[in-house]
Amino acid sequence: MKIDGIELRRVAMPLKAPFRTSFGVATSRDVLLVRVVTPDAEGWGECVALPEPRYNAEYVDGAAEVLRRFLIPALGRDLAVFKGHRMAKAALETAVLDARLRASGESLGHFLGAERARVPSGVSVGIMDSIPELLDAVEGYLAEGYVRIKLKIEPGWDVAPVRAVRERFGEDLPLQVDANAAYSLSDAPHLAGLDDFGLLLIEQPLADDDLVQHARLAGRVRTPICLDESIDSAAHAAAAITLGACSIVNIKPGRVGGYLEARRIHDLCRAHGVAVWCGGMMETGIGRAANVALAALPGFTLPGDTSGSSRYFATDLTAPFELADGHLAVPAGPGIGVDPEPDVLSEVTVSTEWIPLT
Ligand code: SMG
Ligand code: MG
Repeated sequence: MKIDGIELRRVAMPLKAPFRTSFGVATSRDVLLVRVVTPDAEGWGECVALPEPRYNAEYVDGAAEVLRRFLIPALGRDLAVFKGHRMAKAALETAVLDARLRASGESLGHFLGAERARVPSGVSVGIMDSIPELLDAVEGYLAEGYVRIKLKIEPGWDVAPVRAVRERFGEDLPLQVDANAAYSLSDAPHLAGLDDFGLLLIEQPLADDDLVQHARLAGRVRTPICLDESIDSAAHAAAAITLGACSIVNIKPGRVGGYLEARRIHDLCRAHGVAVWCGGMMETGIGRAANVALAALPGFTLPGDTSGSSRYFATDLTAPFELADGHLAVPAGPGIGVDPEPDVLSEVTVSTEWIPLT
């Protein structure tokens, strides 16, 4: 496919409310968009790197730099010669794939092997200042129809909020927690205190490079362990499954280098009876559309962090994703199936950079 050039566009999206995790507080979403321009079609990719390297080693300025300096000039050759930088690679791969699919009229969902027209929506609820505040937030999300609640946890904010949510909303609420690597193996007895609450899973309790310790922890708690930050690739997923480090995998296409690697992890996990679900990185409608397509593959047997646009943004870049009966519809149009609204896009754009390729 001939590519005329690539635009790197930075947009600043204010969040409706601060989102607190064990590694920091986000108040706005600083997004890097990649737009691939070909004679036949344009394609979009959203880079999910955060402003600071706290979730993982990538950060948005670094992603822009590696794209302009190494990845974009090497397009058409093997990008695997450049180590890491999977979020940057994923954004570029998605934009190229989107342009190709738009040119041929095929949807990303169809291309990936989606088998459903809609996916169930879970929501990730940040760490709050108080339990009453948390209960209000959860109540609001349940009223909107979310089918699964994930609580962000950290030492000092774990058993008490989980107990409070269980007591208020009952045993039947699908509930899980995400520690973003905030604990160590010596916390195993404390984490076992979560076993009484019937959680679907505990996500990434230990450090990203602690596969062996996760396997040890799995022997000391009954709650299933799910890995997020630890799984960079299908090879990591295979290692984690072999070691018994997790029994569930959170698949984030950005974290693993794109939708093709995400599908490989899906296929691998499915073959081993390991459930997967689609994670989120506070994407705009551009990234959300592609995630929803992926989440419609048959091995995604748990609800994902595939929330509606209004979870984070008053105004999304695209037509908003809205819950209907607790689900989001999988876009059916060519490519990712959505386009940025020109007025919104220009309003939130901070900078653009054109990299010609001809
Ligand atoms: O998109 O709803 C979303 C965010 C879901 O909790 C979420 N993501 O570790 O899974 C995770 C976090 C990473 C980003 S937190 C700023
Ligand atoms: Mg996570």
